[in-house]
Amino acid sequence: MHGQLLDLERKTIESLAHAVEGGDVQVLQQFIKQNPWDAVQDQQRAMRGGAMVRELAPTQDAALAGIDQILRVQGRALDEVEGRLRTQRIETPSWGYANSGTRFKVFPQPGVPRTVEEKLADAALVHRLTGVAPSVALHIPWDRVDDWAALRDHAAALGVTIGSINPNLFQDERYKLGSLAHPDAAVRRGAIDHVLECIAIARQTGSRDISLWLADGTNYPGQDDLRDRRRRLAASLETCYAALDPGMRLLVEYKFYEPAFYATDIPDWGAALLLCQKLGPRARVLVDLGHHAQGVNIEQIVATLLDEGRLGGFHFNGRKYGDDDLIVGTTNPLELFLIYCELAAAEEDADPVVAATARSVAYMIDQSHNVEQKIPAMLLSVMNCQAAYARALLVDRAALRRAREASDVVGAHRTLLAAFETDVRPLLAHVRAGLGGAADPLDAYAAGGYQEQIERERVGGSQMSW
Ligand SMILES: [Mn+2]
Repeated sequence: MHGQLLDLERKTIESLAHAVEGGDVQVLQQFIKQNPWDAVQDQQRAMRGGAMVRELAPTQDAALAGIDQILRVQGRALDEVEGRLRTQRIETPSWGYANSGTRFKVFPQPGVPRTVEEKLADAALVHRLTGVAPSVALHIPWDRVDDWAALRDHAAALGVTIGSINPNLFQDERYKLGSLAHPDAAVRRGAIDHVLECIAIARQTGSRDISLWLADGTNYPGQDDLRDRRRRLAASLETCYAALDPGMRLLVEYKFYEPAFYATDIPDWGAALLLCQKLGPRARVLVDLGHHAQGVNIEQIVATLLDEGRLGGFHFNGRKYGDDDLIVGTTNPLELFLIYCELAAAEEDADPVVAATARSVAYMIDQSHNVEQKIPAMLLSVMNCQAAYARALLVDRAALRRAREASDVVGAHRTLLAAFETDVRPLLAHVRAGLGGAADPLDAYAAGGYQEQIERERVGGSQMSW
């Protein structure tokens, strides 16, 4: 079957079935339906690799041997690091495949999905090429469908699952002065009902996490009572939390400003943590990398939340100034590395609560691709997360401990940075290939023809946007 697909252009299903020993036309029809021709072909090309991989190929073995040697010196094995890289997970957001923009303009792009099913198809390709992005976050109502069980099955047929469910509490007219913290009880009730609807959806899609971001806040001093808002918000969240199934979690995201410019109701990790502590153990804090003031030490926030057993997840993205929602790890690769260092260390912590917290973190991307192509942007985001985790896994923690114990300030810093400076591309090419993905997902995407295919096929209808 593999060979047939590799060499044939477009043939009839009957002739293909006859060419395969024991070939069954119906089974094959089903297979073809679930695996578009071009996608199968691009995966074949992916396995062969593109320009960058060809360039790396002669040095690939030597580079891997180099990393193996670095680990041997530490008394560790390459297998351990590869094993952890294979279990890495990054969830991509449905909205990242759709048209989106700044406050000023949305630039539509050819080939952008018109349905949630087409978003899932794009996400499935990102997973096939990277090997570590098997779930897709949905946003309600942007992704609402009539039959959630059917969507769940459709995702499974594409090789992905439905991930976190994100309620929308900021785009309705009634939310002008807030949602769960609104002064009017009727508006609060409507917002609560929407979260309850999302919990019901999560039940049908098999999702674990309800991921909550509130735009609630005020623009002017005196506009509303700050403590009243806080109490109303806590009461609303208690109703939402009580409706969760036992296996579900409520992820509470914070953001220091925008769209509220005077006081945001959940402005920082401390406010989010206090709310979570009031709600119960399955309420966890979600850290969006773009939701902090300039210069804030996010890895320290991550360390604190891990230590308290309350880190629920991430919204990864890149930023230079504000909530820029750019490709993760582009302007801030060192920050991403330092965050992953905290997580990699916590996964092995002697405290079982800390270790379990680190292992249950939901790693999600929350981006808006405005001028760049959507799928390459998502691929690079996932690849940058893979690189950050790989580097974090190479840190010589024993040497780091020795340097700290010897009060060697510069030595400790250099030990940490040595991992950041290691070229992990050959290691990741090897890991991805082992997962059935592409050595270089971006090269494979460019060579695979998928972009041309969606631009050709996705005409008519209306493109999805937010
Ligand atoms: Mn976010």
